[in-house]
Parts: sequence; structure tokens; C-alpha cells
Amino acid sequence: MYSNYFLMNNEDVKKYVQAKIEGFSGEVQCQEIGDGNLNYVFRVTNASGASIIVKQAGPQARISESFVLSTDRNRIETEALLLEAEYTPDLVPKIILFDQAMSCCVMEDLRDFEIMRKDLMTFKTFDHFADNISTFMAENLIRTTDFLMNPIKKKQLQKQFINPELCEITEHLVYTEPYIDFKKQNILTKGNEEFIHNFVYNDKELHIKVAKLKQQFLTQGQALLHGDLHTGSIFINEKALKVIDPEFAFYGPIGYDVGNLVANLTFSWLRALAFNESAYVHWIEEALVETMEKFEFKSRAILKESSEQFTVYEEVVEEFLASVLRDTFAIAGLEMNRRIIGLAKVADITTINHKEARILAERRGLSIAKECIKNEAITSISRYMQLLLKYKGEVLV
Ligand code: SR1
Ligand code: MG
Repeated sequence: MYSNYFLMNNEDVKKYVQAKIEGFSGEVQCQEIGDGNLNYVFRVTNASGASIIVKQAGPQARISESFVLSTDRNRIETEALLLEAEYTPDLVPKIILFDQAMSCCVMEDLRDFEIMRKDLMTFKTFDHFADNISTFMAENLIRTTDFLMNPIKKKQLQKQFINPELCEITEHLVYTEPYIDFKKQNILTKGNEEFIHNFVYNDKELHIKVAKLKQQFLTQGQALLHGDLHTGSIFINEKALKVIDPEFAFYGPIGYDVGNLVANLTFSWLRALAFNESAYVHWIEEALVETMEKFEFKSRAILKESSEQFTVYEEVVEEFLASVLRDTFAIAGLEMNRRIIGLAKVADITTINHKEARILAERRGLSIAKECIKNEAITSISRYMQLLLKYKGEVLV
């Protein structure tokens, strides 16, 4: 039974769980609760109220049938979660079962948590966020680099996490389509079409910078990335957070993960500005600064451990960290552009219902993005904060 893959519906998942999971063999309820772009997520509850999550990869993406993808992404996600659990056990959900044939995994139900993007959209604050997310990034990213990891093990992981199809999604959606719309699937907000044509599609210098960043994404295997580290990939509550969904994991440039996080916090900042929530604007600014300062501090401390194993000089560590930060802000710019121009949007921006406010939020985002990509002096969180400050006041036409 279940030795040949098929895409499950609610009834199939009930039977699957009854057959496979201890404590769930009796009467169970099942609901599909997925709201992501790719997979199916089922919550299964037993008669005593205990619940688990079954996540299955389908042969196509939910967002569009034009993305035909290997269901092997569920293996990548599960194996990445298991590896992250070695470094940060409290910051990822627990895996209960992985089923390669069915391309599904069963994991702990985080029902006491909420998707962070949803909470940010209602202007909720979290005191522990910066500390926990900086630990997640520093531990998982820095410990999988050549500084800390045995080179044979690192190359085994590179092989295990070759992820061509999901990388291709990123190569197209993040690094190509927002600039040349070659698949004609960009979605421009009414009122911003001309601005985007002039400001993004017609800026050749910008395209050259982006092409260089794409070359880096394609070739630089620095660390095992989460690969899609936005605020929709974080479950959070008042006390803790759990990072989910690492199906885009592969060995790539560290700045890709950190930059994605920076950009997605910036979407919350743009939204708070649009709603005149000035206290929240301030909270996001503090969260950005604290996250980046802690990430840098923790990364440096971990990198220094490496000098106990190898001959690693302070100068080498500092140059490495500086390059990670430079990449972070440039890649944050890419993420901002693609979410505003491209197919896969973020609700922080799309739910700004006031037309003029949304137009302004998008123009602010695109302007910050362009400076992040083109201005190589944006290499620190303080320079990035200066940029946000500049566009808080600027009128964009
Ligand atoms: C076709 S998938 C679109 C986007 O959803 C995922 O969460 C990634 O961000 C991807 O780029
Ligand atoms: Mg996802």
C-alpha cells in the first residue's frame, strides 16, 4: 500500500494517516489548509483532539499549472528540516514521518502559531523575533559553510540538495522576469505601468547588475540555504518561532536568505507607512536593525570557532562577512522588485486597498530596491536604514 505515488484528497489523507500514524488509527477529521503557491497541506485531528500535518507535493504548482515540478521537492524539504533540527532544534517543526514514494511528510501541527506575514499585516509585534531569526540564520547558514563543515560532508550535502527545478523558479521569477517579462506573466498594478516601464524595464544598467547577481546565484555554493526565507515561511507566536518550508534549499549565496528576510520585513514597513501606523513603522525599523546586528554578531562568533580547526585569519572572516552583507542588501532589492512586478506577490502590498497608497508603496519599494542593487555602498544595516529614511519622505512621480 502507498508504494506508488498518487495525489491525495481529504479522504485519502484520512486513510493514509489511519494506516501510518500511531494514535490516529481511529476516527479522524481532515481539512486541507494550504495557502502556499506549491503544495497541499492537510490538518488531521483524532478523536482526542490531537492533530498532525500532512504535506504532499503535487506534480504542478498550485499558483499556476505552467510550473510542472518534480515531487522530489518534498524530500528536499524534509531533509533540510532534519538538518536544521541538528543546529536549531527549537526553531523548526518536528518531522514524524517521511514517505518518499508518496512525496509527503507528516509533521508536528503548529496550531498555537500563526504565519508571521498575517500577524505583521495586523501590526503585531514580537519581542523575541530578532533574536530567534538571527540564531536560525547564523547557525544554519554559517555552520554549513566550508569554514565550519568538513569539506567531504559539505560536498555530500551539495549533492543531496541539488535542486534544479526549484532553483530554476527562482532564476526566472527573481532574477529574470521582473526585468524583461519574457514569459509575459508579470502583473503590474494599474497606475504603475508607465513607472515600471521607465524605471525598471528600460534601465539597462540595472539589468547588468541583476545579471551579475544571477551569475552569483547560479555558481556560488557558500552554504545550505533555506531558499525561500520570507515572513510566510515563519510560524510565530508570543514566545517562539518555527521556520517552515525549506523546499527551495540548495547550496547558494548566504545573502539570498538574509536578503529575502530583509525585503519581506521591508514589505511590512511599506504597509505600515501606507496605513499611517507610525509606531509600527518604528517597530519594523528596530526589528530590521536588531536582526541584522545579531546575525552579524552571531555569525562572527561562529566563524571564529573555525580558526580552532583551520588556519583562518580574522581578515578572511571579516572579508567574508562584508561580502555576505553586501550581497544581502542587493538581493533584498531583487526580492522587492520581483514581489511588486512579478507573478508571485505578497499580501502585505496587494491588500493595500487604497489605490494611491498602493501605488506609492510600490514606488517606494522599487526605489529602495533599485538603490540596493545599483549602489554598492549599501553594505550595512545602517546604510540600509538611511535609505528607508530617505524614501519615507520622498515624493515619487
Ligand atoms: C511558482 S512558486 C512562486 C513562489 O512561491 C514560493 O514561495 C517562492 O517564493 C516562489 O518564488
Ligand atoms: Mg513556501
